[in-house]
Amino acid sequence: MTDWSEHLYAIVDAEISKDPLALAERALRSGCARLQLRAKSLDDNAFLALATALRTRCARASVPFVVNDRPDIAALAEADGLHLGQNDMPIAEARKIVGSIDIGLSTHGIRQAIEASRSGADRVAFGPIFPTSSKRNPDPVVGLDELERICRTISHPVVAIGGIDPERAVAALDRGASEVAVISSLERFLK
Ligand code: TZP
Ligand code: MG
Repeated sequence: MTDWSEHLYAIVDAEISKDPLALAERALRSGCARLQLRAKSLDDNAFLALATALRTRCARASVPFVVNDRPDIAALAEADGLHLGQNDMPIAEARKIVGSIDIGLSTHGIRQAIEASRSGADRVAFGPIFPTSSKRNPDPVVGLDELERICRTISHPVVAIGGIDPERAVAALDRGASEVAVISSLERFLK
């Protein structure tokens, strides 16, 4: 059985968290492996300011900092990573803005995951593994068997996402995920 403590990909969602900075600081103190800022409804000024503040804290803790959706903000905040979805900018275009930083791509099925592994992505997020309430119009639940199939098929690190709690995190890591990405249950993972 795998211990999740070194595999936690903390996603701080500015829409869900009342105090994203404090939550991020707790995640860093708890030893998360990676931290992402997701901010679907912040204006650009606020998104950039928060990204810059989180980037400083992540750098101090030697934890990679990832910006969701926005290559421009990732570049300006000097993030270590960018996370893109299927409807975001293509990776080749995003690379023109962010250069060689780590790019993750969200995928929701085996075909997308294989395509992602050939698209220049550095890591592949796969989900929702379980039902999630954090995403508007989520894709259909894919489940642990499909996660395992993808982990066996592609050589990229696969991040399991969607409805992950501490018990499910162990199961996802046992099936081959490199990390578990968590939004709504994040507090349950923290010290
Ligand atoms: N992509 C697939 S599921 C999901 C995203 C961004 C939301 C994950 O949030 P939670 O609250 O951990 O289910
Ligand atoms: Mg996106």
